[in-house]
Amino acid sequence: MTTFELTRLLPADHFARALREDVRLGLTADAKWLPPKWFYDKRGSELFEDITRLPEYYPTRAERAILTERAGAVAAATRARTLVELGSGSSEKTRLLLDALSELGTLESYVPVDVSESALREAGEQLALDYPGLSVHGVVSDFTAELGLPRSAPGPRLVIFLGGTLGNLTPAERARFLASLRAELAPGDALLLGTDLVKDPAVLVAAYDDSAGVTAEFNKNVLNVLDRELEATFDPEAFEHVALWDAEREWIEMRLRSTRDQQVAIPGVELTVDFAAGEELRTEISAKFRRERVSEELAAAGFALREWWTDREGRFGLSLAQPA
Ligand code: SAH
Ligand code: AVI
Repeated sequence: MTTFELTRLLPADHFARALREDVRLGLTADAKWLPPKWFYDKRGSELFEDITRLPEYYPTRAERAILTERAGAVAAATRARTLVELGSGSSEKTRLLLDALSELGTLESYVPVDVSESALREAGEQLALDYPGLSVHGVVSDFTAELGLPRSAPGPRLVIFLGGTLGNLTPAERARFLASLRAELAPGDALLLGTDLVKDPAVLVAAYDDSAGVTAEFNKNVLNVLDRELEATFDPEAFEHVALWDAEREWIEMRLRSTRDQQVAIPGVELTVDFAAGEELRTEISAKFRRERVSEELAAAGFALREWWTDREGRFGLSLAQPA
């Protein structure tokens, strides 16, 4: 039997309220910023998928290479009955784990959690067709607000957080996120975490400033979201895409730089925002890790690192951790 169901975990007005709050806070700050979760409307989710196929954007290929090699070991170590994925997007790489767990015969349900309802629906409906017998239960949620782990789902549960999305949270947000995830897990459950690794800055910057301009379009998409949701008057053409490497904090920062002095109306929050020529709005951080940082952050949240795998070129890390 094929089943796909979708649950919206947060109150109906949650996202509209949260967007307004973030815009009020971030666009009235001295150094303007917005959280990266607002990239991912339908268009943003499609643009991210385009990014994963760019020659410069190596993380998806590197993580897929690790999963291809290690999915069997993950399945054997966890014997998961429930697979929960945070920030699941297209769930493409997840198929490697679904295959390994199905082969082992333990898997009963897959719970993809994402802010992007369009991505969840598209991926979930196809997976339910491709994996007969698997219950696929999509959850629309914001994992920084409510994780979305199904409390009644049969254990052992394997929670996966792939793609390096942990790096899109600030260090304080990561600590909070990992601690709340740990609090939801029981002995025998596990976390599989993908983290992009520190490497040559030229390689990193190229991955976030591709020659075809897809990442620039993805970055500017957040302005389209504000125009649509808050009736704002951003002209994406009046901003340029910036990607830079912060060597001290070891993260990539994406920004939008105003090409001229301009005033933008945002009626949805009753704001008018001034941008000076050259002024930058930070739209994303993408932290890059070393093994020690990953194991320290996991330990601080109450996890023990059981396995650490990288691709052959050492570009990306995959950690298997369990409640300590
Ligand atoms: N895991 C996939 C997708 C990564 S893109 C991969 O490895 O390719 C990041 C995904 O996380 C997107 O699908 C986006 O919609 C989702 N996302 C970003 N912030 C989120 C949040 N705060 N809560 C839930 N999902 C989020
Ligand atoms: C989803 N996340 C891990 C991506 C990243 O690499 O930080 C988002 C992204 N931003 C620009 N390109 C891709």
